[in-house]
Amino acid sequence: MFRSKAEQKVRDAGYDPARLPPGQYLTEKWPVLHAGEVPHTDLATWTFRVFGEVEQPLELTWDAFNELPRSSNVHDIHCVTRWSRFDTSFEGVHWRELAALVRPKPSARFVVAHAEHGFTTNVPLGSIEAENALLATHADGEPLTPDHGFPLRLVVPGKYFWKSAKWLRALELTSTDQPGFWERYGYHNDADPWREQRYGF
Ligand SMILES: Nc1nc2c(c(=O)[nH]1)N[C@H]1C(S)=C(S)[C@@H](COP(=O)(O)O)O[C@H]1N2
Ligand SMILES: [Mo]
Repeated sequence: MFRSKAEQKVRDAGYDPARLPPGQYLTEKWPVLHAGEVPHTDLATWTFRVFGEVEQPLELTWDAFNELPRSSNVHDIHCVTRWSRFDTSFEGVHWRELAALVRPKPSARFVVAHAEHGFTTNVPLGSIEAENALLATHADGEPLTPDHGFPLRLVVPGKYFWKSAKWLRALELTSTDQPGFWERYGYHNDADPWREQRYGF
């Protein structure tokens, strides 16, 4: 049976090739990808906000954020530029801990993730409610490096990795879907790697 080079590489690395979405290749490094500069973050003045369609908007300092209960999970990450990295472990805070504080209104159906320098990305609320979503402070057992989103990044399961905003500063709950930074440049709104939803609607 014909096997693509990409699939063979996954097999050689000891993984099930069924884990590789179409058009992707496995990398064992962790590439760094983003638009613009890596922000400099001062934890003393950093805040994280939840606002929009919620009963009780919230703003937390870094210390307060770190008092929330913690969770961890493991992800295969898939960049739209075609690299995939398996078994990346993340640790941080699950959305449910924030939802208990802000109480989303019934009208809340979508989320706009707001990051440093005005980067945004949009997902359905269900994507961050998912059991294996996370607001991550750590990856592979260490605090996030500046390149990978220090001090906080979103990790959205089941979507190309551009939906996982680095340098996350706020989550805005919305009643209608608002395209984010890459989505306005023509990236696919839904971004499912298994359906190769890279560009266009
Ligand atoms: N704030 C911000 N987050 C971002 C991006 C960005 O440009 N700005 N790029 C996205 C893209 S396209 C990818 S593939 C991942 C890359 O994450 P990594 O650099 O940790 O691999 O971050 C995503 N999150
Ligand atoms: Mo990406």
